[in-house]
Amino acid sequence: MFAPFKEYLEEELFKRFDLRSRSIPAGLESNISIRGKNPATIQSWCYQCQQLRKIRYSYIDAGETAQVFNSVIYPAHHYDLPLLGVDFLSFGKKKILVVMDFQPLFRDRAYTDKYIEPMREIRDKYNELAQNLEMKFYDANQYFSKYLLFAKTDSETVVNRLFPAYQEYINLYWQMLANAEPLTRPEDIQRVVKAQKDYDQYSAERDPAHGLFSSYFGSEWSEKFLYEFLFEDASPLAVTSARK
Ligand code: BLA
Repeated sequence: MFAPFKEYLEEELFKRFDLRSRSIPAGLESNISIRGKNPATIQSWCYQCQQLRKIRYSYIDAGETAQVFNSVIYPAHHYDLPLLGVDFLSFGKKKILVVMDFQPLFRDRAYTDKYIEPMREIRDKYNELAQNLEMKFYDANQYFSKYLLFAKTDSETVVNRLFPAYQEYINLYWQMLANAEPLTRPEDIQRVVKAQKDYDQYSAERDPAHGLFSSYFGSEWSEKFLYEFLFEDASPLAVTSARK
């Protein structure tokens, strides 16, 4: 269902950047579920380059039951650019949830004008993909912008609308990165380091995928996957108290 999205991202990345593989902890690169009736597989990829310190994406393929494409791109710490976040989910072909955003590290006016306002034109073109749905797991005011794509939709819209919207957002993101001024003051860089780490902590604690991962791959693997790969800068010690 989302394979063309993964392929597009890969082609773009390899075309535009001098990528190096970034290691994924042993055992977390892929997994196969032996639990349910249909086999479920998860596979992940991770790269880095001079401008982007962590580029990760994962694909869950459980046939008709579930297809998920999830990705986060973290710019190098000397850029205060938002993170590029993608979460496309399809369950039993009927329930399709798509989320894509430039996930802001800061919320002040100057930041928003610089990095979020440029999304507006694209977002306005794809109104049907921006449904103002209520968030149950996350807080829409933390690490989400007001121009995120967030929709419950169907497979036709995924092909005809989401795919072009996805390409446009990604292209805007590359443009922003190309025009970004590297930070030089250590305190500015440290502020980005902290904001990206806080994003990982927040995301690891809220991630709605924990249940999904656990049901396929067990809770031990899930916890490792969340804290050692997806959001590796989060500290798992905080979790036991945060999660229930
Ligand atoms: C929702 N994301 C979800 C849900 C799941 C995942 C299972 C709940 C769907 C439901 O309502 O039943 C799945 N999340 C994953 C998977 C991974 C993951 C498989 O991290 C990792 C492989 N989520 C992100 C990113 C964004 C994001 C980068 O990981 C930003 C674009 C957004 N996911 C997001 C949002 C929701 C969601 C906003 C709705 C949650 C809510 O209602 O609060």
